[in-house]
Amino acid sequence: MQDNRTFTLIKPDVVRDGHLGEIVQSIQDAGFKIIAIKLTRLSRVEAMDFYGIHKEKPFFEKLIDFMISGPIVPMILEKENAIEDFRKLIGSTNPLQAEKGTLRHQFGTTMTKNAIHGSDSLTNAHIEGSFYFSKRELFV
Ligand code: 3AN
Repeated sequence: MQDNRTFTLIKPDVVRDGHLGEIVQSIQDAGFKIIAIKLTRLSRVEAMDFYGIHKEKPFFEKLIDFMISGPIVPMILEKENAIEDFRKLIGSTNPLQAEKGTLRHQFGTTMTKNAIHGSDSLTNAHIEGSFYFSKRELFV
């Protein structure tokens, strides 16, 4: 993953509630270029693999049930300072603590149903991006 890229995942609550277009527009308005995008759905095994780092956490089961409850939209985005700027755009993990104007404040409801994910490091952006996309699905 180049250092001007990040990975994001729009979660099932957003897609179900019909807010996908609004979120994609906000991301583009904030200056991010979409390099890869798809509508997909995780199996339980895939979700447990993707969130493997959280498998000992008390919220793991709930997180998995939610993440497989409907289609999701993973994306790879490009912008200078992408990781940090995107984390600012989405706001705190808990939507109730997320700053006004952030995507989680606007579209998230709980810690689990927090609308959207953004990678917290370049290493994780690479791991997460590679989970969903092959090289030929990236458009620069
Ligand atoms: P973030 O996505 O803000 O980096 P992580 O990586 O710590 O947060 O957690 C991954 C996902 O696990 C979060 N997006 C959220 O949906 C869920 N999660 C994290 N902490 C909690 C919690 N205390 N209770 C319920 N779900 C949680």
